[in-house]
Amino acid sequence: MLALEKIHAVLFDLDGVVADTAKYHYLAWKRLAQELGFEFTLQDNEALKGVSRMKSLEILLHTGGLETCFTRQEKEEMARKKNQWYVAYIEDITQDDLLGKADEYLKALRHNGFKTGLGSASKNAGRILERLGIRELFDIVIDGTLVSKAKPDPEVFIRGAKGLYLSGEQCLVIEDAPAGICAAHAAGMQCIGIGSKDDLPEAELVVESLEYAPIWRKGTQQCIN
Ligand code: B16
Ligand code: MG
Repeated sequence: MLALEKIHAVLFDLDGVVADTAKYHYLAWKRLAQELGFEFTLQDNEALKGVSRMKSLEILLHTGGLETCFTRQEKEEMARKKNQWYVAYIEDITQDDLLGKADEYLKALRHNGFKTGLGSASKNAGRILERLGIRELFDIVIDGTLVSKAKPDPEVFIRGAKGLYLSGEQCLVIEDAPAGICAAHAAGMQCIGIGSKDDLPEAELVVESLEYAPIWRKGTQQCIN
């Protein structure tokens, strides 16, 4: 159950909440796995959601039984290659890649007096927001270039709240990954999960997409959508 009265700001995860970029991460990781000689399935990919680039690579190598086969330098080269492919894929993203009418939801929250922030692990978040044409709908953007500790560490959300001069309990997070929900809770924030209750049992509320996320009168529990 969400306690909405104290909320002044909503902090959004990017990949899987605002933008459908997960499929491009998957294509790039799958391509790397193919080069390394193993299959990487969509189901394997679930474990990478919300996880940093280098941690994702470790998980991928573990999936292929190759976790002890490469030096640090070789791993950095693999991550660089994957990112190059990913950046090429997202070159072409448009507003069609927005999830759940995210732009409308952001506008509705702002119209009702809430601040909005982005809290993403991605170092490509700025580029993606520009492509989607929604950068100006966020009061603050904290991404992978600004944090040193990846989710489930709460750093990204704590920095978002601080940047808005708010406490943890005044912020609500919207996330699609268990690591992100953990990060939100560790920051003292409530969390709406995007996905299914089975996959995200820790979230205070789970909805299928932002289209079903609540908009409420500030300072109350009263939903207006
Ligand atoms: P990059 P989020 C995360 O974004 C993705 O979910 C995750 O799959 C990715 O590895 C991570 O960003 C880093 O992204 O390689 O672009 O720096 O869900 O926190 O918005
Ligand atoms: Mg995500």
